[in-house]
Parts: sequence; C-alpha cells; structure tokens
Amino acid sequence: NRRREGAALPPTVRSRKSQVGAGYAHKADKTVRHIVTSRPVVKIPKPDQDVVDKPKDDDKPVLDAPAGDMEEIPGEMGKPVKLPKDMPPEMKKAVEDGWTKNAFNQYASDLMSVHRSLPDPRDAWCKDSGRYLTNLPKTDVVICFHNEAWSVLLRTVHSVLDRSPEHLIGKIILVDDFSDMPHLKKQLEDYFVSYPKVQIVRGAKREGLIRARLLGARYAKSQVLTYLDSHCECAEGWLEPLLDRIARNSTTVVCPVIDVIDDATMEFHFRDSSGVNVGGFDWNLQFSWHSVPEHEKRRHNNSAEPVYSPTMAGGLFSIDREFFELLGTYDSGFDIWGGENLELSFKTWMCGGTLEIVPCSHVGHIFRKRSPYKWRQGVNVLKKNSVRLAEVWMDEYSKYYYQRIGNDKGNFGDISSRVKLREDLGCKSFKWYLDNIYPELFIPGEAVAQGEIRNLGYGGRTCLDSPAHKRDLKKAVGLYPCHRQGGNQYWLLSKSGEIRRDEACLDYAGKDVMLFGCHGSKGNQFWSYREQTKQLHHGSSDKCLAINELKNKLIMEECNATYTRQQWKLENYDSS
Ligand code: LR7
Ligand code: MN
Repeated sequence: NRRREGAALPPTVRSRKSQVGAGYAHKADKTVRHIVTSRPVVKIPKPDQDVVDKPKDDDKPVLDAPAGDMEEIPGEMGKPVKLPKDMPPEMKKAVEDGWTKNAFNQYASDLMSVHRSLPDPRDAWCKDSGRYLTNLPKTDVVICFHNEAWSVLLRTVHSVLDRSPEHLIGKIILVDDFSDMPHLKKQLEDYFVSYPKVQIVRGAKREGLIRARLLGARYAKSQVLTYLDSHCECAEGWLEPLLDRIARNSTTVVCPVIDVIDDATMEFHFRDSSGVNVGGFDWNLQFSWHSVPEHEKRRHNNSAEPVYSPTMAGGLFSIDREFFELLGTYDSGFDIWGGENLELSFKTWMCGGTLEIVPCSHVGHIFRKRSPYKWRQGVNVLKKNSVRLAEVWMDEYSKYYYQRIGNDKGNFGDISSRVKLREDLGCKSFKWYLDNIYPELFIPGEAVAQGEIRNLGYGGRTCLDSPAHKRDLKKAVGLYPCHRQGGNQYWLLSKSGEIRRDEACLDYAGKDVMLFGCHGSKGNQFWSYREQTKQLHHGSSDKCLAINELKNKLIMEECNATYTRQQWKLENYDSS
C-alpha cells in the first residue's frame, strides 16, 4: 500500500511528541556547517544554500521540550516503544503497513526521536585515559540504502553525527541504490541541505548492496572508510576505538560489537563485553556467530580488548581505504546481497591483514526476519555470489560447499580477474586460513561419510532430511524421498561417531531422534556404522536406527540384521 508514502510522515505520527522525533535539525549539527565542495554526478544542494529548509511543523527541537516531558518521548535511552493493546483500526493499519514495507515496526520508529538517547555501553576499560592514540585518522562513512524507512535512515545518520568527534568524520556518503519510495528523493535532499558533511549519491539502476558500496567508496577521500547499514544506531564512543586500531596498523580491519535493535519495539539491547561473539561460517557459506574461543581468550587480559574474528557479519566495519583497494575492494560480480562479507574476511586474513571485533565500539542494527525488498528474478543471487567466492578463495575446500548445493554451480560468470588478483597479492592458502584462523571449524573431509543417508527398506528411496539451523534444533529428524541435491539431505558421519550438519547432531534420548547442538561427548550423539550389516547402531541405547512402514518417521528398535528397514547406505563412506 503506497497511499501514504507521499506524505512526510504518516498522519498518525503527527502528534506533538513525534514531530519532535521525526525531522528537525539538531542544534549541535550547526557547528559542522562548512566544507561544501562540488562533486560530479551527485545531486546535492548548491554551496550557497545555507538555509535550513525544515519541513513545516517539525522545527521544535527535543531540547526545547519542557523539563519533565523528556522521558515521555518513546524510545529514549534505548527503551522499547510500547503501542497500546487495542489500537484504533487506522493505527493498526498503519502499523501493519510499516511491517509490510520494512519487515520491522516502522510505526514504532516514527514515534521516536531521530536523535534518541542511548545508555553508554562501554566498559570502564574503554574509557581509561590514554587508551586511544590522540592523532586518529578521519573516516568517511558510507551508508547504502534501498527503500529504507525515513525515520530509521535519519536516525542512522544522526547517530553518526551526534556521537562522533566532529573532526574524525570526513563525509557521510548516502548511496541510494535505486529506491522508489518518494521520501528518499527530494525530501531527503532538502532535509540534508544544512548538513555539509552529508552527501547523497544515486545509482542509475539497482546495483545491489555490494556495487552500491563500491559506488560510495568512489566518493570517499578520508584515510579510513566506514560502512554501516541504513538501519543502525551508533552508541557513545563507537568510533575512536575502531580508528585507533587502524591508526596502529593499517592492515587491521575492525568491526564494532553489533547490538540488537528489536524489530518490533526498537529496544536497544546492549551486549556487554563478556558476551562478545566472533564471526564464523558453515559449509553452506552462511555466516554464524560464536563465543570467543579459548585460544583467543588466552591472548587477552581484559574482555574489552579487541578480539580476532575469522569473519565479519558484513555491514558494519572500518577499513583503511588504501588497504581496501590493495585487497581489490569487493568482487563487483556479486549481486544484491550476500557473500561479500566472507570474501572480504577471507582475503583480509589470507592476504596479510587481520580482522577484529572491538568490544569498546557499539553499533545497534535492526535485525529482521525477512528481506523486505525485491531480489532478482530467475537467478539464485546468493548461490552465484557464493560460488564466485568458493572458486576464487577456497581452493580444494570449495568442494564441501558444492556438495551442499548438489554439485550444481550454475552460471557464475567470469572470475579470471579475481583469480589474478589473488595471485598478484600472493595470498596464503585457504588451508592456512582454516588451520590458523578458524581451527574450530569442522572439516567435512575429515568425516567417514559425506552426503545422503539412504534407507534401504521399503523400496530404498528414503533419505534423512532436515534443516539444521539453530532454530531447527530440538525437532524430530525427518524423512523424504532422496533428491541428490545436498541441502537438507547432506550429512556427515564424523570420526568420533556423530551424524551431523554444521553444528547440529543427531541425538537420541529415548523419544524422537532429534537434532541437538553437537556436544562432542558421545553419549546420546554416538552412532556407529556397522559396515557388514549396514546398521546404524546407537551407543547409549544399544538400539538401531530404522524407518516406519509409511516412510515418514524414524524409529529406534532392537537391532536385527535381517530387517532391511535397519539398513542404511552412507554416501562417500570410507572407513580407512
Ligand atoms: O539491493 C540492495 N541494495 C542495498 O543498498 C539490498 C540492500 N541494500 C542495503 C540495505 O538497505 C542495507 O542498508 O544494504 C544494506 C544491507 O542490507 P540488509 O540490511 O537487508 O542486510 P542484512 O542486515 O540482512 O545482512 C547482512 O549481510 C549482508 C550480506 O550481503 C550485508 O553484509 C549486510 O550489511 C549485513 N548486515 C550486517 O552485517 C549487520 C548485522 C547483521 C548480522 C549478522
Ligand atoms: Mn541490515
């Protein structure tokens, strides 16, 4: 429903308090009104146009609000926005529309100030005097968006301006990746007229976030480049600890701790440094979070110190601009969304840099459960990106990803220039990366069997079939006709007797055969394959895995080698 998009704000949020939130220029920002250069391609206001052209009834700054009224503004101090239980129909509809367009509660965001306050998230350690170099480099901040909500985008930009030392920000480059929402056109340009640091760059067609980031980088001039998603909030002191690491070593790539901004209430959930996670990935080339491994903990005296991370989530990081260019920035053959975070992570480590998460630096991000915008039709964009990634960077380990996609690489385009880049840079092998940077990762090649697990009873066409993400744990393992495409039918039998995919293991505790997080201590997750009789024997129960006659349920029963329903064929089985 586009009915409302022409208006500056939905009529429902034009109450006095929300005018405060959604669109006035902040007093403090007036101090940053200088340096306006003319820039090609970019539609920005003329340098002489120094007049604040605020939307009509929006110019009552929050700071002028009568004392005592402050805490009534929703969302302040990162608190959740509470909507009434029984909403009038019009409001209910506005809330639903906001969800449909954005996959988060835009209505709640519109009620908050675009300058909302947040608690200071930092450990005392971060605030010790002399913690950071005094002469830090400047950064440009690139924020790409495709159809972002007005209040959310503005809050992202203001959180940078409001919570960064003025002299450390060069420009904020907003890259519009061919949005069609009207508020992102002239209204956005008008809004930022009085903010000389803010530059709006527009792509001529939909590029996807990777090429949009590359477009933004072309306008950057500062030593450091910082990327943010368009639905973030930078917390107090977020920038200095990032720049400090780069100032000390320009090959260090740094990420803030990414705090969760609740998609429904906009509540800002801080993660303290004891809960810091690092990035990893699985063999489906999906990014995943992990607690800091022991070998990394041992390198530190304080949990607020920067930690090595095998990968980055992708959207929020700072990098020395020259180093980024040396690494060949991103593969511009990557489309729309996905994989670019692993590409940059792998080559950072393999080509002489380090990747860190900096617990003193906090930036919130609205995590959503679905992607609200259009991807490409007829192409599996994520797969294409991932195959390019695997071909260029993963050497002989790429086969484990291909097994997961049924060995169908599809058309992934020309990668010769990326292969050459890697050669020219003389980067280390993927094996080096796995051995030294991500030793925790389970390597499928070390398994005794890899691929489908096929039951030989009742026609012999039934396979173990289940998704195995974190959210699928504690659910019964399913069965489905074998399809030979990897995916939910790809399993490993590890040397230590686990039947697993990524971090999920087949587990039997007397009821259903379920998936559980692998614990590595055998017990309910201990299976042995009896080559002669083809049975899968379960250690702690002494039973055998079988299927029912309807071929829709796994059962555990007394072992009997004459029952074909207890017989299994494991793909690529090799016990040697
Ligand atoms: O076609 C597009 N053009 C764009 O400009 C699609 C998206 N975008 C913009 C979009 O408006 C947003 O600002 O690109 C940014 C990222 O898109 P999201 O917010 O839909 O992505 P995400 O947050 O779900 O996904 C994460 O993984 C992506 C993989 O390509 C990117 O690296 C995102 O930046 C990344 N986000 C984060 O790292 C934040 C933490 C999430 C986690 C884990
Ligand atoms: Mn995002």
